[in-house]
Amino acid sequence: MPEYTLAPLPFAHDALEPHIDAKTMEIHHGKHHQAYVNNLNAALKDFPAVSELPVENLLVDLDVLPVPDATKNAVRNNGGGHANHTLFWDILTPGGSNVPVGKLADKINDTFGGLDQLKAQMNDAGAKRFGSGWSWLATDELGNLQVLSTANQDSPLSQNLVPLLGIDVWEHAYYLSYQNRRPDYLAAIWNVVNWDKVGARYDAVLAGK
Ligand code: MN3
Repeated sequence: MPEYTLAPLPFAHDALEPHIDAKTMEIHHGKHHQAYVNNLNAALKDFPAVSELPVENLLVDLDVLPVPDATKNAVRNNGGGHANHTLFWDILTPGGSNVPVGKLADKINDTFGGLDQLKAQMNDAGAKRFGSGWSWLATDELGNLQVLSTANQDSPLSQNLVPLLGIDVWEHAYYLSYQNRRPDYLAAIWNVVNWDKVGARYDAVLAGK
């Protein structure tokens, strides 16, 4: 069997309250993310060479993966789900880390006019995503930033972009606390974004890593 695994949350389930409640975190990480990992391992059980690759590589090369279409679709959904949620837990932190600094801050100002404008664009992208999906801040390999939204668990990696910050707008991410009020969830989540991590991800892309 392939051995994609679920990493522990880097903080307690209740650490993001009141912005994200403990029960939501418990189910989101322990049930939803675990299911993506389990389903990815099951989908690739007969493809050992493919399943040796990091999940991010599977998504970058999704179109040319040497697997049947049904398996490719399972990788798109469950590999995407695994990679997207791994990033999501990484860029959240109790209390947030204030604002972007360094090269990321400069590029956000140049591209969007400031942090508030970036947040507004990402909130708009998330609010307009019909059904389930994600709102993203992503970069190309040259460091050009863009906001985009993807459906379901589609990853920006499959569009030759590197995701820096992703906001999960599936109902499972917010429904227990916010019910149908997705915009309220989108407004609240900025309180727990770890800008240090987002900036480090950007610096790594600029360094060619
Ligand atoms: Mn989710």
